Amino acid sequence: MSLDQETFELLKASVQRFVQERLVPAEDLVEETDDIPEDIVADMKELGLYGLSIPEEYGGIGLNMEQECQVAFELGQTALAFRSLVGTNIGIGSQGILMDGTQEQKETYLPRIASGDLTISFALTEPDAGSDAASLKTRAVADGDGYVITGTKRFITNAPRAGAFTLMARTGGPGAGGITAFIVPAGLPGLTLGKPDKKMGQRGTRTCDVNLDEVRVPAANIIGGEPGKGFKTAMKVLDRGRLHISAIACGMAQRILRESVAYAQQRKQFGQRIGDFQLIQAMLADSQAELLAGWSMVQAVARRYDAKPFGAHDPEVSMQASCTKMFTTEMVGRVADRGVQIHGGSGYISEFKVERFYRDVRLLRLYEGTTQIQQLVIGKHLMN
Ligand code: COS
Repeated sequence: MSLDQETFELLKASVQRFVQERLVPAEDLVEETDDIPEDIVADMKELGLYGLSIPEEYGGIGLNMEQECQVAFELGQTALAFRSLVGTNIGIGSQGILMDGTQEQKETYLPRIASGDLTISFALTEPDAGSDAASLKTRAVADGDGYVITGTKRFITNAPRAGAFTLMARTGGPGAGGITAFIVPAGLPGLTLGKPDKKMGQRGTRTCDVNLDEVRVPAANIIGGEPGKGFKTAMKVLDRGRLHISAIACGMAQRILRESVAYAQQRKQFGQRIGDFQLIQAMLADSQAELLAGWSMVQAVARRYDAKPFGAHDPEVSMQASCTKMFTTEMVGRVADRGVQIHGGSGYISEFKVERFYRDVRLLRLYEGTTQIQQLVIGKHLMN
C-alpha cells in the first residue's frame, strides 16, 4: 500500500502549507485554552489527516510508513497537540483493527476513523501496568455471547473525544498470552471518564482515565475474533507508533533549530549577532548534525518496515524501530535544551516558543515505550 509519488508530493505540500498558515498561528490559542479550536479540527478532517494511514478502500489516503513519516515530520513542526488529535486515528487506535481485525470490523470502523467522524483511542496502560504492559489487570469475563469488562485505563490520549477504544483486557491467565484486544464503543453503560490530566506540557492534548465498571461488549468486538492475541496486536501497533513518534521528534527538532537560528541571527551581544560567536554555532551545529542522523534513521527504518508483509512481526524491524525511537526522542530533548540555552534568559520565558517546546518534547521519551523499554527491546534482541 502506498500513494503514487505525484499525488503524495501534492499532499505533502498541502500539509506544509496548512502547518505554516493555519496551525503555527494558532499555537498560542491552543496553549492558552488547552484545547484545539473546532474550526481547525474541521479543517484537519477536510485535509484527510485522520485517514493518512487507512487504505483507500476504507476511505483513507493509504500512505505507507515512509510516506506517513514524511507527513508526520511536517506535523511535528508545530504544537504537538495538533498531531495528537489525529495521532490515535492514524496510528495506535486504528492499526490493530487494520492489522488483525476481521473484514467486518474493518468495514464497520475504518471508514469513520479515516474521515475523523469517529475518534479512536488506544487503551493499554493502567495504574499498575505501564512499562510492564503484559501485567495488565483489566478483566474481561465471558458471559453469554459477550464479555463483561472491569478495570481502569490510565493516561488515555483523546479519551474525552473518543467514540471508541482499542482496549486490551485479560480474558485468560497471567502474562501476555491471556490478553485480548477489544473494540469498546465509548457510550456503553458502565464506561466513564476520569478528570482531565494536568500535564507538564502538550497543552491542547486531552488525556484522562477510562473507568470500566462491568461494561458489556459483544464477543464480535474482539479484534480478529479470537481471544489471547491482544498483546501481540498491541506490540505490533506500538512498533509502528514508535516510528511515527520518531518522525514527530525530528519535525519538532527542525522547528526548534529554526527558532534557535532565527534568534541567533537577531539577538546582539558584545556588539554583534550571538550567532556569529563560535560557541553558539557549536550548539547549532550539534543540533543540525543530530537531526540529520535521526531523520536518516527514520527514513531508512520506515523503508524496512514497508518491505515486510503488512501486520507481520519482524523482530529485526521491531528492534530498529526501538533504536529509532530511542535516538530521535533523546535527540530532540538535547536540541530543545540547546534551544533554551541559545535563547538565554528569554528561553525560560513563555512568550518564546522554545520554552513551550522544551516541555512538550519531554513526553516523547516516555509514551509509546520509555527510552529504557527501547533499550530492553534492543538488548534482548541482541542477546537472543
Ligand atoms: N510484535 C509482535 N509480537 C511481539 C512483539 C512485537 N513487537 N514484541 C513481543 N511480541 C510477542 C513475543 O514474541 C511473545 O510471543 P510468544 O509468547 O509467542 O513468544 C509475546 O509477545 C510476549 O513477549 P515478551 O515476552 O517479550 O513480553 P514482555 O512481557 O517481556 O514485554 C516489553 C516486552 C517490555 C517490550 C513490552 O511489555 C513493552 O513494549 N512495554 C512497553 C509498553 C508501552 O510501550 N507502553 C506505552 C503505553 S501505550 S501509548
